[in-house]
Order: sequence, then structure tokens, then C-alpha cells
Amino acid sequence: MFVDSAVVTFIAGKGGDGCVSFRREKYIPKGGPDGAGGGNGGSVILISKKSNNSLMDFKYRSIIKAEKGKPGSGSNKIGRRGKDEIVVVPPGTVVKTYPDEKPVFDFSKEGMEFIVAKGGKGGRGNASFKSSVNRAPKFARSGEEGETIKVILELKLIAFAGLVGLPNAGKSTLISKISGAKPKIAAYPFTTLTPNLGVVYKGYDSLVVADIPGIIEGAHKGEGMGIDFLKHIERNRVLIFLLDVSGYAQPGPLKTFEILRDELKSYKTNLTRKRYFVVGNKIDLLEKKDGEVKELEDYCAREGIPYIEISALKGINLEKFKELLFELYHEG
Ligand SMILES: Nc1nc2c(ncn2[C@@H]2O[C@H](COP(=O)(O)OP(=O)(O)OP(=O)(O)O)[C@@H](O)[C@H]2O)c(=O)[nH]1
Ligand SMILES: [Mg+2]
Repeated sequence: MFVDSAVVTFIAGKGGDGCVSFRREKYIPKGGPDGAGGGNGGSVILISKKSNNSLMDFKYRSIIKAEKGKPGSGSNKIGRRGKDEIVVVPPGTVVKTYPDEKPVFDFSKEGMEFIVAKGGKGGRGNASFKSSVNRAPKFARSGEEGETIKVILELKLIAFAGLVGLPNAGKSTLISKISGAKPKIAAYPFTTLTPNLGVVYKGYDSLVVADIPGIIEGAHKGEGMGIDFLKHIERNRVLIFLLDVSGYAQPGPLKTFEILRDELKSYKTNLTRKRYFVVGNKIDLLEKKDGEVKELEDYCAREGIPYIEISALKGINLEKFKELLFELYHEG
């Protein structure tokens, strides 16, 4: 699992001090106390919002403060409260204490809110201490300190799309070209043993793609790498069937597509109800588009399945591939 992390210190605002003041007006010899309280300090509030899928921003912003409360003043004027500091984190972020890593809060989805550092209370002004025994108190309270907390933010990425294909189809090659992921790539099957996640950017937009181990016939019964990693694609919203259309792979792409779909269906029928599209890879090796490659293309056209051809290795059509991916992403 791809985990991004950052250590951040959040400092809430101190409360404003209370004020000592007495009413002084012409012709009124002894005015009563009129010092008001300070405003509360601002809190630091974390909220989860679909953003850039990374904690990168915190590498440059490791101390985040909220505003202090203003002190109270005479004539019973209460100090203004400090503004809260709102900090956006991507869904999937977990807040842990530093350095002992105790979980504090889990942003499991979008739209969650957590006060990570609470602002200090404003101090009372002298007017509020007036009583029958002390009609002219000459003291006020200082504002409380705001909370300071140092935490570890950890982001567990949730993949939007999963790459489904036979071993050697080029899944790892593709993810290495469209994201910063650096998986092992080799000309033999079962190179990938555990899923790799990569963040794919398009301008300021980003999404996560998972490269999982190859699936073979019988995978749902434990053949090849077995079914453990099939669990990973259960969480993906979209599946990308990556097929070798070079003409050199056995079986051909259409048959391969059927095998993969049958495997997913045998594992769990709902996997085949996910949105998906088909990608023909290794077109750099394709000499003539006939036989099963043509059949695959016709089949997709007939069934209304989006189909595009790429060369992950040579970087052909990868922009078009990303466009299709982001289109699905924004369709929600
Ligand atoms: N000619 C050509 N070769 C490619 C292309 N994409 C991948 N390959 C090659 O195919 C082989 C397998 O690539 P991988 O990316 O490791 O395949 P995989 O699907 O991740 O394989 P597993 O992890 O074993 O499931 C490597 O030798 C790649 O260089 C392509 O577009 N064209
Ligand atoms: Mg691989």
C-alpha cells in the first residue's frame, strides 16, 4: 500500500487577555469597572475534501497556526475572537500522535471535520469580577494558551481504477509511465507480487491507479497469485482491462478478455458490474490489425465498451488514455 506521510505541528490561537478598566467620565466621580473579556483564540480545524491525493503541501508547511483572540478593552468592549484555521486533507488521511503513533482521527471519507487544536478561552475582564464584596476589582484574567499538538498525518491511498490483465500484459510498465510509481518490470510473468499504487496527474487534477499482480485462468480457485489481491480491486471504482494486442501473446486478446471477465465473475459477480474499459497494449509490435485484434475491436464497438490502443513502453496514446480515465473520474 502506498503511504504518504508528514509531521505537522498545529498551534491554536491564544485567548485574548481580559482588561482592567474603570469608567471615567466627566462629572461622574467613581465609575464602576468596565474592562471586558478577551476573545477566544481560533482553533485549527481539519476537513477532508477531494484534493490532490497527497500530503505534499505539508512538506512545505509543517507549522500551522490559528489566529489569537484580541484582548478585551474598556467600555465593556469584548475582544474579537481569533479566526479558525481551516486545513484541507485528502480523504484517507489518518491523524496520529507524534512520536508514539496513536491514532487520533481517521478521515475515511469526504466531508469529515476534526478540531485538531482547540483555541484558548479569552480571559475575563475586571467587570465580570464585580460583586457585592468587591465592587471595584482591579484584576482580570489572561487568555488561555491555545492547544499545540504535533501529529503525524498518514495518507492511505484508495485507488480509483485497477489494472486487470494477464501476467506480462504491461500493467506495471503502464503505471510507471503515467505516475511516479516505480514498480519492478520484467519480461516474465508474475513480476508484480503485491499491488503498486500510483498517483496520476492531469494539471491540478489527480487520481490513483492500482497495478495489481497478473490474473490467470483459475485465479479465483487460487491458481497463480491466488485471490488475495482480487480483494484490492473490490475497492476500485473502475477497472481497466489491459490486453496484449501485439499478436505474439497467447491466447489472443478477445479470448483473454473473456478469461479475465470470467475470473472476476467467479470471484464475485459484482466485480463485473463495475465500470470498465478495454486497453490494447503493445501496438508498437503490431504489424497488421487482423484476426483476434480486429475481433476485439469489433466486439467492443458492438457492446459499447470504450476501447483504446496504446504502447505503454513507447508512450503511444497515453494522453488519450489519461483523458478517458479522468472523464470517468468526473462522471462520478
Ligand atoms: N513492445 C512492448 N513491450 C511492452 C509494452 N508494455 C510492456 N512491455 C514489456 O512487457 C514485459 C512485461 O511488462 P510488465 O509491465 O512487467 O507486465 P505486468 O503486466 O506488470 O506483468 P506481471 O507483473 O507479471 O503481471 C516487459 O518486458 C515490458 O518491457 C509495450 O507497450 N510494448
Ligand atoms: Mg507487473
